Amino acid sequence: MSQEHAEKAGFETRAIHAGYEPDPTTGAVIPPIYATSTYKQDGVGGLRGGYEYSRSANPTRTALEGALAAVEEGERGFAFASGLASEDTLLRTVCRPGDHVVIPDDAYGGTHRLFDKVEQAWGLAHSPAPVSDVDAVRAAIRPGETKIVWVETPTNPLLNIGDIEALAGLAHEAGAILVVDNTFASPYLQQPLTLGADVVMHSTTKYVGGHSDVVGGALVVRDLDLAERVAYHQNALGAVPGPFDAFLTHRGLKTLGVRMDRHCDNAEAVVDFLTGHPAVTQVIYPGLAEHPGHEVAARQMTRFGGMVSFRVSGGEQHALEVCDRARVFTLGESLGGVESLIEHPGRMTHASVAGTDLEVPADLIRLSVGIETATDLVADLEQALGD
Ligand code: P1T
Repeated sequence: MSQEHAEKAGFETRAIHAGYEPDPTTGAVIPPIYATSTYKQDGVGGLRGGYEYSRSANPTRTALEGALAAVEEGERGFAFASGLASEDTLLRTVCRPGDHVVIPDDAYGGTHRLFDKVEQAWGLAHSPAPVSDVDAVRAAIRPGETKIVWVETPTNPLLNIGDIEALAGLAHEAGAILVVDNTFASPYLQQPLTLGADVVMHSTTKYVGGHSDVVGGALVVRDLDLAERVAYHQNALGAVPGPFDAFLTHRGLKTLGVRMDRHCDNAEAVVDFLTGHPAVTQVIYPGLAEHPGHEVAARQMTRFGGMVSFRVSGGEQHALEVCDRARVFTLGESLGGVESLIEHPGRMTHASVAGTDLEVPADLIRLSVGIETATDLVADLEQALGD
């Protein structure tokens, strides 16, 4: 689909058609898996379609990158071998030793570990701040040093909401860029670039891939100059997905809209059930009117997503037992696949932040609500919670 056509098309049309025209030789409707590392040149430097070597570009990846840019309404999309690989590439593109980044005080544990244990050793400082508190983020900015305000919204696993428009304004005032990790919302529910963010980052392992069968990451950039620099670093660092992974991620993206609607429906049914349960002390879901970020979420998201966190009355032991007893919900890390997952963030996805400011409550359980039959999900939680 041409770029001009894609710009006017609706979300699902872009997700299905952008980035690829049926193959001119065979008419193949779906981008082939170009399992090739190199490309024949027509005389030295005579590249066909710009393809030289598959770290730099591969047609299966090019199709995915075009579709990612179209669904996030960015200028260019870039695919990576994992979400963390995309984060590292962006940090090396934008920051230098001595620079500073503001990060969420409840970021994904692996993102915090990247900043704290890896980037810090290369001279990149960071300060955690609550994304839901614009003044706290402003206070964490170091004038002249802060190059990035980095937010997740909703955050992982506490589902806090950052006001993208307000955060973009304050990042820009400080001469920094706003990066939004849009993994939890997915581009179907929220498009941060349209609200003033400069870069969107995804763990495409999650909703974009959608089937728990591939690990990947993405950056989508609004500004062409920054896009050129990201492209340079994507090739120079080389943390790219292979063609099969790019194919799977692209296949998942095509059905994102219909999957997300069902994720949201099922999450709402689960939230309804948990809210009335005597063993549940708190249900955390941005769709609830009492959620402190509800109004902002309602403004910047079309619906509230498939992630639900809750706390139980019997402390950590109780939370671990609920995780063990679940049968339709599979006990496992990750999220965003068609199957429902349950996990204990304190011992699993966020174990690496234990003992830091980012430590999560021990009685917290995180659900990635899948697209199975809603009544089966509710019945499973009912038996797992016990009497
Ligand atoms: O796992 P990877 O594809 O490298 O993506 C890292 C990442 C980045 N940002 C967010 C918001 C994430 O949730 C993740 C990965 N998260 C999990 C594996 C998890 O279970 O929370």
